[in-house]
Amino acid sequence: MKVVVLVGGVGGARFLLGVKAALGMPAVGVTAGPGESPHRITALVNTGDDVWMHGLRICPDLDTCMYTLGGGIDSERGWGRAGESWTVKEELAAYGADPTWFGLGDRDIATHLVRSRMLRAGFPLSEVTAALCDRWQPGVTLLPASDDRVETHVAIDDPDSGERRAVHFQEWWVRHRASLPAHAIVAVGAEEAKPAPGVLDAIAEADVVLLAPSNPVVSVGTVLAVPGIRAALREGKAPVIGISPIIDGKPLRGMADACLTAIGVETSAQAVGRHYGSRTASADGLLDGWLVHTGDSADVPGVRVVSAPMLMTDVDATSAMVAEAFSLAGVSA
Ligand code: GDP
Ligand code: FO1
Ligand code: CA
Repeated sequence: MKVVVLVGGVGGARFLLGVKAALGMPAVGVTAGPGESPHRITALVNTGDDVWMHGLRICPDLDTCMYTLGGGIDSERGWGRAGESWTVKEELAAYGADPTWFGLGDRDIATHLVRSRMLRAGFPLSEVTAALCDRWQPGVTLLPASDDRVETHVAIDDPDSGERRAVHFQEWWVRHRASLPAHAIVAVGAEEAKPAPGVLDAIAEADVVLLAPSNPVVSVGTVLAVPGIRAALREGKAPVIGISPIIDGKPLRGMADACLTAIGVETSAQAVGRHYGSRTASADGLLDGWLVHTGDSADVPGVRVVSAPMLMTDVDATSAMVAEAFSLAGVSA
């Protein structure tokens, strides 16, 4: 079976562990040789978080997926490498080299050095990602939604001067913990961006498409902002099933509620389902099915809604969520 999953970082990566397990693959790494799985998973990964810092190109969601599926993630933080040290970060701070609020670990910096060198040599992000994945063997094809630069910027009122200005998503999210009201969240460059090589083919060939329980605005939303992807999902043969990242009216972690508020969407499983919309009953909606947590209910016109346990407490729990999504899609591994 061919499965396509739209993801961001921490939530998306955890979900992908369950997709692999539901298809009988090892959650982390790959089984090479005769035991290799006949199934194929392609993740369309958000690149809106990506940022140049200290001369290095950092791709948080691609790296979180790569490290999580390859066995290198610090699962406590949810980002960056296990067994990390912070010597370079300390030295940068000693120079007062801004930004000092973004934590770059020594091991993580090696990833950014290899990526930045390849990007400067002219390799597109999709080829850089494939090269990095050669080492990590995530067992999933990680595709950036686009090789073109798409960056999420947030319009805030400057906490000191009070004047309206745009900051990179990372500054809003990490430095300010999304505590400053976001007057607008914009995927800068999205209009001019093209889907990365392989993205539209993966969608066309998919047996099922899953919207991971990722941030609907700055993760899945930014992937959908790349022209051509939404239309390909609507016109493709594969059923599109979404999993709600909102349980009992709040996000499990992170500040998706701040993002939803910024775009005028209520923080509820129903509102997010309606935000994604029905593929058959609306002009630009995506969903055929919508999974919400046991105890939540959602009425999404034109979309089959099923409630089941939606907590990714471990790989087995996540795998059960994926099995629910497959059965709602009418597919089986
Ligand atoms: P980020 O890019 O690192 O912020 O990660 P994602 O966007 O991929 O995922 C973040 C989202 O995952 C948050 O909005 C959470 O609500 C959601 N999330 C985290 N854990 C769970 C879980 O156990 N179940 C569900 N349904 N959603 C979760
Ligand atoms: N998130 C933080 O909250 N604090 C950090 O210092 C931080 C550093 C960092 C470095 C590399 C990387 O790939 C991700 C990093 N993140 C950090 C996570 C990053 O901000 C993510 O984009 C968000 O967590 C949302 O996806
Ligand atoms: Ca992210």
